[in-house]
Amino acid sequence: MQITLMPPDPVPPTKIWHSAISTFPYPWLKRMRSIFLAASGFFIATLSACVFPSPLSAAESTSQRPNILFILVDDQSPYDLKTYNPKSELQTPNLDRLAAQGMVVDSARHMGAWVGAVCTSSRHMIMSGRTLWHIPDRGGKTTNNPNAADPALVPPDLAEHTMAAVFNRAGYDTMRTCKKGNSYDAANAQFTVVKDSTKRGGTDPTGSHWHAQQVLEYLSDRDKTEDVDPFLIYFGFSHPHDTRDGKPELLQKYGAVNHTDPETLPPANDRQPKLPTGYLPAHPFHHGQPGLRDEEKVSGVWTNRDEQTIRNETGREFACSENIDVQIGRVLDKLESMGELDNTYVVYTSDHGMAIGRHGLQGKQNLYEHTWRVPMIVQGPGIAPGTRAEGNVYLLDILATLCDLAGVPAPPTNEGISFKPVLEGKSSTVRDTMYGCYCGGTKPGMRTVRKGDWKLIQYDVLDGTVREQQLFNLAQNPHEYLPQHHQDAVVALTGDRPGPDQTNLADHPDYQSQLKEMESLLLAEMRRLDDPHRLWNQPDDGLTAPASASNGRKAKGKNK
Ligand SMILES: [Ca+2]
Ligand SMILES: [Ca+2]
Repeated sequence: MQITLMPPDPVPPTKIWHSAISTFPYPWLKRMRSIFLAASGFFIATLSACVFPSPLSAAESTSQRPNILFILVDDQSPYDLKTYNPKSELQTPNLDRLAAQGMVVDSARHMGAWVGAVCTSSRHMIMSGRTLWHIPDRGGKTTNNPNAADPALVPPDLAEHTMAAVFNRAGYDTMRTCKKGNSYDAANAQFTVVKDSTKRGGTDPTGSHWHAQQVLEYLSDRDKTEDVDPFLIYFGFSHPHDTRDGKPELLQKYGAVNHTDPETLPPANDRQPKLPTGYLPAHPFHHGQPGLRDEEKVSGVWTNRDEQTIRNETGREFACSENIDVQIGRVLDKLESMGELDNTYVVYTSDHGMAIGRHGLQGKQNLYEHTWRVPMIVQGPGIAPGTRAEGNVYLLDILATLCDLAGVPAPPTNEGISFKPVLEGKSSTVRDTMYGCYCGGTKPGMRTVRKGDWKLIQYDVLDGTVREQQLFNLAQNPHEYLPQHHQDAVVALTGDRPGPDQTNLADHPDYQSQLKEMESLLLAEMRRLDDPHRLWNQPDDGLTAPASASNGRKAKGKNK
């Protein structure tokens, strides 16, 4: 015979005391109230734990639900950070500490973009937990993602299942600060407190300091009102996205200037960071998007790829990134002083990586590791300090992961996989195969697939005039060196002479079976993910090439 205990009163006893005492207007009574509540809460929780072993612990665990500080920077390659690239000259003591106290995920990637503003699709995936071809475009446009008009693939009510909406319903307080533009507006509007503004200046009020200030003020307000609800803070920055106007003292540290004259080169300076690993003076073939803003119009770089320009721009990127690190430090200190840090998951990542001279490219519209990968550092309860994992996670897994960490059900629209088991050291990856797409220029664009050590990138752009394959063994050739990296003139600039096998292996007779295998994997991923395009060496699967307003050829001047 089974004996069922009646569940306890649904109104926790502490709540009754809370409403009775909160009517007292005097500050000292408020303070007494907190002490009393804490003491009575403990007493009641302890008592109930004895009488009703499991059901009552819900009230107790509610007060201990973890906070979330989600930090998102705009345009940063993982290779800028020492934790991913020990040769990097960028100093980020706060991120180093975060990495030392938490886990660094090595294979974290964004799934791609169907528009030059890679931020837009990346941020839609982050907020919704959905894959690239299952998300809406900004402002209801359906030309960039042709699937956006199909309610079976892109749910019309998706915004109600995005990050802040989900956590609001779970009883979290939600707040965000970030840049405006190239984002998921309907999802951003779900946060209870929104402090958005694009801040890319070189002073505190016009730069990253402003974003931190919004978070600090929000935390102070919570302190004042003794708000005990758990919080989800989306702490976004507008930098190091260009224009990379650093603070004067940090520019000086990295030997850089805010260069504005397209007719001259910025001055050389020994303090500037060295040329990045994988630097080329030019990409070996056209990237497929004539007039692309990031490759041609970024102030300070334009179409220049010479050493002075790239080292100066890297110095500017580092000045902006170090300032971000300083601002993160201020917020972490505040959380510590409030006693909240130990119960907060801190997630640090970027919406995508960045080239700045690597492979002769400047922007984010490519699928090399420096740009397809993102930094991913997570600290919080249950994550062992100083750990690393492969992960194989996408940014679109973040929503499922945060839900899992907070004990909140993921929304029904979620397609991401929680990587909590990775963070807890229970598994090293959440999937084997990773797919990436860049399709914001001429169609069908670029695709990549990675499994184990092998990675294939295919380019089918400019009306079929550029059709290229690159096959890399990333264990042997992690920087994806091409034949051009072996040229003496390039080696003289970088000081890096690649080994004989460190090259594109697509045409190498010994690796044709790997090439075929990766081609099959890519096609399978494109089918699985409802990619509406096919490349020259793939069956058309009965698909007609999606119509596109400009086929990506229109020169775009704006791309925030
Ligand atoms: Ca971005
Ligand atoms: Ca609250």
